[in-house]
Amino acid sequence: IYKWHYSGLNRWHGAGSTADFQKIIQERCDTYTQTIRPGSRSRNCQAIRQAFMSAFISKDPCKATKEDYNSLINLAPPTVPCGQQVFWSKTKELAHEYAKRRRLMTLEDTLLGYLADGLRWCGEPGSSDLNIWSCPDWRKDCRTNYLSVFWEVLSERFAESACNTVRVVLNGSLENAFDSMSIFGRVEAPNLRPQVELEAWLVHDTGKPPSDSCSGSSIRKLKSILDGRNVKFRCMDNLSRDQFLQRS
Ligand code: C8R
Repeated sequence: IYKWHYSGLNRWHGAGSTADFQKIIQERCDTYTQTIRPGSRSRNCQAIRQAFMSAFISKDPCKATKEDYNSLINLAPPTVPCGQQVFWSKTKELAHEYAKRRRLMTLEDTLLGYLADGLRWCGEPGSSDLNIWSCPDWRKDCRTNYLSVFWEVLSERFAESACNTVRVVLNGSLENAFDSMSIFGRVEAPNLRPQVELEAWLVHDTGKPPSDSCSGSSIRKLKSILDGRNVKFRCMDNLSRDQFLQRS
């Protein structure tokens, strides 16, 4: 029992791969390319599915590198038209609602973000299958797991492609609306290009007072990261969810 537990498919502390991963990727890709963005450059969904699988199948699930995802990302780079990007941190649902209403784009509005949203995946050396029993947990097992590295490298490419004015929706009901350990804080903000302008919106839960503001220490930290890169910064705070969706 001991040996099976620690050497077997169940040894990781995170939930396993999503059932029917390949089928979901293929179906989402078909929907995206045919229905959601039919105007976009025609893309080969079979090749994209295969590149996704080759990135991690048969590999040690704790040894993911950015390079593992190169061929996949090159088939569908997460770029969006100038000035339309929306970043977020701890505000996923709200940022998506905002982007939808304003015809702006989050990473989930690009093909690879759309394909992977909410899914989990990892493989196992010596096997051509996904491990559906368990996958490495970021804290308890390893940070260089395929899921974390995927969002990091995709977010990095998304941020690098930003131009003109872009926005980030931050959670003003948290004590630190800006979290320097989040993907937005670690990967996206530090990869914005000089001359880009970032507009931060601090949005708190309707009916409660905000817990952080543009003059708080977490936003000053964000400002200093951006100053170092010559990224312009504007910040709007004290907006409830309803005010933000209606007025911004
Ligand atoms: N981004 C990052 N992570 C994403 C994601 C995405 O678009 N989409 C999903 N589903 N995830 P958080 P953050 C998953 O603390 O760390 C981009 C990942 O498992 O609320 O600052 C996006 O462009 C990830 O660990 O936000 C956005 O701007 C959590 O959800 C930031 O990065 C996100 O946890 C958001 O990342």
